[in-house]
Amino acid sequence: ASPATLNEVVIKHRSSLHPRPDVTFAYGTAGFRTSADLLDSVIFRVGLLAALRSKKLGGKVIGVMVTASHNPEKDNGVKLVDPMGEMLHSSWEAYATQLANALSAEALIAALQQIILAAEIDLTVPATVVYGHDTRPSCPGLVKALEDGLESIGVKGIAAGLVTTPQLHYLVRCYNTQGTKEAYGEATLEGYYQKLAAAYTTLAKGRHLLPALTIDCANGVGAPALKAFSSVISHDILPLIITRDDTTTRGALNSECGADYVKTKQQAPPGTTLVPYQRYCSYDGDADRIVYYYADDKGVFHLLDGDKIAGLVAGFIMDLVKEAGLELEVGVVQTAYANGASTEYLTNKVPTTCVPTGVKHLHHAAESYPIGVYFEANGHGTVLFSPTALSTIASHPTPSPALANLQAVTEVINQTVGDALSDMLLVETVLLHRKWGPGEWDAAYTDLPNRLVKVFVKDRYAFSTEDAERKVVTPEGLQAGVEAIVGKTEKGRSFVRPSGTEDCVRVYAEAATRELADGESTFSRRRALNEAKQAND
Ligand code: G16
Repeated sequence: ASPATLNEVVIKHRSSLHPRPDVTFAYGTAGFRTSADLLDSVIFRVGLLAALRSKKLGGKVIGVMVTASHNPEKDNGVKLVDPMGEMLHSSWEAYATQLANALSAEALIAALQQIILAAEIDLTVPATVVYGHDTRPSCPGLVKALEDGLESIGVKGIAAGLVTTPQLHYLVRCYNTQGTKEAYGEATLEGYYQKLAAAYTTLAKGRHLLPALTIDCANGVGAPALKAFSSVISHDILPLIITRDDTTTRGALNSECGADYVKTKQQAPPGTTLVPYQRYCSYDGDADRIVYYYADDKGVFHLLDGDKIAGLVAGFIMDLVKEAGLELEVGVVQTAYANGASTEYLTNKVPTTCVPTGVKHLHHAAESYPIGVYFEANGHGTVLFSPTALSTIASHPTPSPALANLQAVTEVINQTVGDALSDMLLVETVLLHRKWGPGEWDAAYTDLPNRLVKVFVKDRYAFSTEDAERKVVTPEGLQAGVEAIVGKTEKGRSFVRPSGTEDCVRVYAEAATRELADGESTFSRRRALNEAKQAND
């Protein structure tokens, strides 16, 4: 067992090697995220927190991922992963913020003692933390800070090395379920690739092959992961063209490529020649998001984003459930960013829920359905099968091809978090089974023209929202301004919210036509800037 008290001398000394800059940190949409040169102390302290979290949960393995995902290369960040591979429980986010903002080594010790007391943590419980990182040049130094944090609290971590965020989530769940009846897989990257490859091979076997899929890896960690995966799956089953795989050129990560670029700009990465009706997709910097796209025969670009993926996947799973003779409800979770046309399409078919931005919110809401499909419009999402749904599928007495496929679908999906690689296999599965190209997939409904813009304000924390971020509460008067223009716009909808990962405010607008959507977003943007100026003055 570990000692019953903290080694304060060691923690104070080590913490002095990781001095805190004069910045206030907040645990945002996906953990701490900011300019990499500000993060050393935060990550050291996250090491301490991860150890406490593991002790609190009886020694379960906790995950720490060093990544800033879609952010520019100069940024970095850190997120914690709970035992089943889900995001850190929100009740602990305040502890994370408290530790990150403790002003001195003494204050840090006091904060640790407060947390130990408040959360009733038994320090004698041994802790285990598995950690990984993306391809950012700042990662090695920050990982060192994390290791220092772990060591100073007497925890030897397990280094997973260079991994995608969803791989780290997968590893955490595997460690915590091995040897139980919920065993999720082998806790190695090899185990991850083999699990997905086996499930996809079952699903693709005997189907007419689709033309090769072109993947933009955002010059991030998705590239080596995808290459490793394609070496364990037959090219005959999954022909892939891997692009934007340059993880060594400084500044290349997420630059004019990747899922966030394609989604926000509504265009392919510059230099991509889209062959009409061929399939293209883009991952983000840590490979937890994916969007698809294609060009029609007139060369017009069409985006198949998270909303389109949710519709495709929910429809397919519902059909399999029905064909297999099962009764399991499928529900879909979205955010305010979901295109109005997708929400209308889905609500006519399945129960839907709208929650605030952030996988942690969507994941939680999806758990309330027997089969919960969740996707953010930006391409971040997955499908959750409840334990009851899984055992219903596993123990159904009547074998059928639909049942076998449903079983394989539960295996091809990374149920811990959104996973670009696994989601890609899921989309490819549906297209193979439906014998669809991107055009047929896209035909389900037509997106309302929309615009998403970033507004840089002095203090994004002056903005607060309610109603799943669909209404802005402060600065006062802004919501009324937005409503005035939306009310005059055909199929108009617009909202303003502070980002939890970047230092900006996001403005979304959609309307019946491109001109109206652009006008509406310009108006909301100007209004947000004005109100922010007054709030900050
Ligand atoms: C993260 C979150 C997503 C969220 C996105 C943008 O994605 O995991 O849930 O949609 O940030 O969040 P915000 O609008 O608050 O900046 P990623 O892929 O960057 O980790």
